[in-house]
Amino acid sequence: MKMYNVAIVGATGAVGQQLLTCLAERNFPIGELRLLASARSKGKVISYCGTDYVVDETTEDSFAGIDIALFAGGAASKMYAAAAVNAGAVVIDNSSSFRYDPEVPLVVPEVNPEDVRWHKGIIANPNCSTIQMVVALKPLHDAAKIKRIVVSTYQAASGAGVEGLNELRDQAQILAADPNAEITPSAFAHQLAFNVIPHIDVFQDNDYTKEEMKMHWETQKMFHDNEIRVSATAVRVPVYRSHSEAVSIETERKLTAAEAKEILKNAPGVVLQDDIANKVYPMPLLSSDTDLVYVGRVREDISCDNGLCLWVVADQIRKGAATNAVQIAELLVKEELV
Ligand code: 3JN
Repeated sequence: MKMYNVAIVGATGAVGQQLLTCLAERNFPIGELRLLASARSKGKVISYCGTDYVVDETTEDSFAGIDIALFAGGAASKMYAAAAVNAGAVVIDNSSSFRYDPEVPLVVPEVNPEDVRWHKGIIANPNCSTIQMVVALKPLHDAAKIKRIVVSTYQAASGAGVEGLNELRDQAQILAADPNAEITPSAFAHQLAFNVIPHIDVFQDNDYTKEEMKMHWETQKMFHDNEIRVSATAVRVPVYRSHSEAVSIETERKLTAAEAKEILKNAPGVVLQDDIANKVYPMPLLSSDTDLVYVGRVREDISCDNGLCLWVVADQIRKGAATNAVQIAELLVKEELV
């Protein structure tokens, strides 16, 4: 069996750690494993499948002999992706640095696997909120052509990394002991515990945030459809893990709720969890630490003719980041593109 030399840039972060777990769980055929991070993490020891690896600092020279470089280190992508490509690696990048570059495919394997074929060295992983939404919507788009999407997200604290997760935990502990305690936020713009914050990433000229515009740009790119319009409101909620989304779609052809459920039941990567009589619907506590996208509360929209409403939940560190990246790597292997 052919083995692949794999580098992980940002190996010590939340997504980097999850990448290691996913690679091990899925038995990815790794020859050499190189763990890279910023100078701050140099020398840390991380265990992978029973072997200890020492984290090295990422430099331009880090990628000799590497076949696949998984980037999970935010700012490192712009700094080192070109060096990795020049060294002969295929880069799978989790940041937004290359997502909107027409020369770079943006891929969710359940949605547009064919786009990996035209990669020129870099493949971008979409934003976590986009990934779970398009996995749920692509089969409905194929069946009835979605014209418009209105989505509100309920994004977990760990979307902002380990720092966000710790900030929520600390605030909850402090406020449980003293509801009037003074809170100084750092990872988020405001106190997150016992609050919701309608602000993720930076505001744009049109008063949407960049997190919201990512869902518009990325859906258009992966659906190969510049007509489809997405209006998102991205909200941070005091949940540790798994993003939720209330999604309303308007389709060209009418889809009944029953038809939509039948389609979703058979859709790749989707679990239909929709049994309202028994209070069954997706929730972040149920989806956390799993790789699938859960859809429920499927109903016909009473506010427009060809409308459907759905509730979509997925673990944003797994399917929204690491699992999707590893699935792309698996596609590259399967299609002999690396
Ligand atoms: O906040 C979340 O829930 C998801 C965060 C994603 C994120 C955070 C910082 C930078 C991204 C992303 O993947 O879009 C980026 C980025 O723009 O690379």
